[in-house]
Amino acid sequence: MFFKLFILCLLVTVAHFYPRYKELILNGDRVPHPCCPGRSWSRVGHTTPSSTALNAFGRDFQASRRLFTKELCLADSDGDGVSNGIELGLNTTKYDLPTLCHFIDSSHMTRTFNEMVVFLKESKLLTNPTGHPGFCDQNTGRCRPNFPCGC
Ligand SMILES: [Ca+2]
Repeated sequence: MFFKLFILCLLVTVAHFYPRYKELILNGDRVPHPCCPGRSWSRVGHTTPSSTALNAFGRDFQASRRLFTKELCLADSDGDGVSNGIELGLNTTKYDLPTLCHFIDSSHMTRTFNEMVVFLKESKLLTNPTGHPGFCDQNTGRCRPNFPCGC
């Protein structure tokens, strides 16, 4: 009985402290569904909302040690011609993308990711995401979503 209770407590503790990766990604809770306008994709780095398989952005995020680095920000994980930082909502009207990505990367040392996101939003440097960084959803002719769309 004590062993079962111990295991239950351990599972609850692990689940409570398991990192929610979308909180470590710009607008990670608001990334648009690549096929269904108005809906969001709940697991940014995964091939489906219920899959554990990683999409291109998820693999790049994992390779960056789950940090939103300058390289991840500048990269175009899904190959649609739009960088991850732009797809996730960085506003480049005041500063260029490399400057914003460098600022985000250097902020890891001085503030939490959430504090940095609040600062970016209050400064209007982060707006709504424009696309999904893990799926080719820009429909530019370079690529199209590589899965059957359905809402
Ligand atoms: Ca892209």
